[in-house]
Amino acid sequence: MKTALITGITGQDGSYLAELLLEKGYMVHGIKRRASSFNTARIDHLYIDQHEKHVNFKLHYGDLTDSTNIIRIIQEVQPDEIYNLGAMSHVKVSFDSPEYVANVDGMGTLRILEAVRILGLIEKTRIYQASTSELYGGLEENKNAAGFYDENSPFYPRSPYGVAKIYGFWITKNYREAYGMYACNGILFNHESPRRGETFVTRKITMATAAIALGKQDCLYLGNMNALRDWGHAKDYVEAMWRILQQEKPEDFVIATGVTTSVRDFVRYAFKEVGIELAFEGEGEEEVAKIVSCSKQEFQLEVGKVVVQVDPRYYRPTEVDLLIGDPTKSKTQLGWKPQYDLGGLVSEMVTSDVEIVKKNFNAQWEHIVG
Ligand code: NDP
Ligand code: GDR
Repeated sequence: MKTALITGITGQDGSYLAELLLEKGYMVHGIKRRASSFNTARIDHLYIDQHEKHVNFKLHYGDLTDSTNIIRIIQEVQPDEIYNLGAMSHVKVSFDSPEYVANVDGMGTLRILEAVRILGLIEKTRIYQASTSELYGGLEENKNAAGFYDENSPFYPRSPYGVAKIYGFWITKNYREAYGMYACNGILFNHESPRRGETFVTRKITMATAAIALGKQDCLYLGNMNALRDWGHAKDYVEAMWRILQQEKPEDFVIATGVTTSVRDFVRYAFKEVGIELAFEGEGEEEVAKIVSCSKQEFQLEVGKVVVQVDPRYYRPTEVDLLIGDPTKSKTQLGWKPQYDLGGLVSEMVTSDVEIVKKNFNAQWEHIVG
């Protein structure tokens, strides 16, 4: 039985990866942060009473800012594979707490690598580092000849998050080259799911779509609707993470769909899922979306009603305008085949949020800031 340790197990990706590894017969350990209230909603279904004999899923309290605790957990677990997914992962928030982000997202990676080295586990433990398309920064001139970002495209991060992650990328690569560690970067483009945090744009949109359709919310406020992102499904992307650690030689891989879509079109597709056609009018801060028609009787919505507006508070000091990744290497070398397209992703997210809003609408959701 292989043993895996996942940092960030309580997050979107951590929860899907834990499911995948358990299905594959792994013993799965995860690091969770101590919080004053429960923070394990995404993995509660995986919990097994720790008093039972055959427990193959175990959580440890810990934090990526605490080396002693990282070393102790790795020593205790003796993992075959470590997936370092823990991070302060919100790009906009990283402008508000840049030092913390450098510590967790940058130094946290070093702490994992050093722990493996200090404990003499270089031969045993393979490490996956959650790198990101934010490293590219969306610079037009850095795309490859075909118009994509690939494993050889230069980096130009545009946020404290991107800058912290670039340290994580390079220190992972350096430990691979310096000490012969099996340590790899997955350069993942945006990936979403019904478990996506509520302050990321896709989930903010699908929750608001559900709440507006059900008459529980008036309007969705967004920032830059011109931004273009290459959106995939988190379930497909955790499969790629696992494949990256099963190769003969450690290498870095881009994981992406190769298709890019604007935030505005994501809004359009989400509302379409509940039978609502939108028309966008105006530009910049004046842009709004109005209801043109509503084909579903259950949603009593007034034609002409403004349901989306721009709030400049969601603009970023420096923005990544466009991301589109080239998954050729991961498809050919890893044999990675995503199961979802954007339509399937949007449909799953909206359907899930309609159910959530019907059951248990929380008035706070109307004021999601992020
Ligand atoms: P989430 O924000 O959903 O999850 C982040 C996880 O990190 C949570 O479990 C969180 O714990 C944990 N965490 C935060 N701070 C610390 C800390 N100081 N010590 C230990 N753990 C901490 O992110 P995703 O699941 O979406 O992403 C997983 C990783 O992949 C992240 O590193 C992210 O930066 C990266 N990434 C994500 C992409 C995406 O599109 N989703 C694309 C490319 C890279 P808690 O639940 O307590 O907050
Ligand atoms: P991103 O994801 O910054 O790409 O980082 P996010 O969903 O936050 O933003 C995507 C784009 O949408 C624009 N946008 C808004 N974003 C948010 N959050 N809220 C809004 O109201 C809003 N309006 C427009 C943003 O400006 C941006 O252009 C995600 C994270 O998961 C990172 O951890 C990961 O590394 C990258 O994806 C790849």
